[in-house]
Amino acid sequence: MRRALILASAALHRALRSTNGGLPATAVQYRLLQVALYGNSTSTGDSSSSARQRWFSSAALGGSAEVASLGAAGAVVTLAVAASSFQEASAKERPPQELIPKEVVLYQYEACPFCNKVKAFLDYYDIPYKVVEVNPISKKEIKWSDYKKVPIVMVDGDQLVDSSDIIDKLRTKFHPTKSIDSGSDDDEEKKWRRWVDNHLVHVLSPNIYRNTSEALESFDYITSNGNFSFTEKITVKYAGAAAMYFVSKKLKKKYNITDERAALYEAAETWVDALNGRDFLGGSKPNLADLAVYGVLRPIRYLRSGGDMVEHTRIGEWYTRMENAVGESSRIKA
Ligand SMILES: N[C@@H](CCC(=O)N[C@@H](CS)C(=O)NCC(=O)O)C(=O)O
Repeated sequence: MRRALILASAALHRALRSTNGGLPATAVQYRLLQVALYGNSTSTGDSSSSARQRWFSSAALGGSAEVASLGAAGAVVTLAVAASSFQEASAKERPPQELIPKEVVLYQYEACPFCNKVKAFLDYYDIPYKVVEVNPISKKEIKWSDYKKVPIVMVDGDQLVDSSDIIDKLRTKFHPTKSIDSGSDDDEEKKWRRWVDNHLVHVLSPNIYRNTSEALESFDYITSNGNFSFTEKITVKYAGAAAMYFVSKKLKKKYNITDERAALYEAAETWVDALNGRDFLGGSKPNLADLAVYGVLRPIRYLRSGGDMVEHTRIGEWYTRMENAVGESSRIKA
């Protein structure tokens, strides 16, 4: 308990004190902030219906009236989505059985956008996978690896790292003949995958930590779904939210964002323009760029920023098509 308190207060203190632009300087602070979602320097979600349910129930239990009402509203949306999924069959593209590995294990933080990109891929290709939730403070679950970030994927004992690399390697393995609809071409897919890593993820943190109440909402989700001890949960929730509120201001500067919501809406509109009237960037089926955009947006979709994004831009229809196409999570329940 003492350690968690010391960690949290040190992080908070430093975040409040440091005024230079850039990211938090110390390992502890960095780690605490990385707890999380989108606060890392390289860039910054399982929205299977079951994950969404967990999210909503934790939000509903989260304490604040606003968060509780978000939970209730979310539950209604979940039911609506579940009903529409029922009517519209998912378009998963399961590879032939002989290409599916015996064991896929994903080491992740539940709310990490890069991990969620990988999960969107595994879910869409219907590859069963186990999840090991890494404690972002101790990282003891990945002590065995030289690579100190998540996601890490073990495929029949082979380690794969870096979300885009993992997806490339898995697709080659699972789907040697390209499974994407002919409506998209390779360059377009690559360009938009890069856009996700280099632009879209950077717009997310300033939005989800935009003000203290949104920062708390985000950390409620992070701590409810992540691997934390009881005391870490409490300290990380409040200290993390406070610290990220300040850090997100620095991230805004770093990425030249003046109005975070405007930047989020602009990114959503840019994506819809890229679709150019198609159901998906991949044409009639999602390609890897669709899965990447969907993956990083999943953890924020039912936060206030995600709700605003859907309300104020044209991205909602595509997002719902993606939910239907990706369908249920292929995660193996422990
Ligand atoms: N380029 C990597 C970035 C991965 C990344 O930065 N992951 C963050 C979590 S969102 C992380 O593990 N940061 C280090 C930490 O938590 O200490 C990828 O695409 O997988």
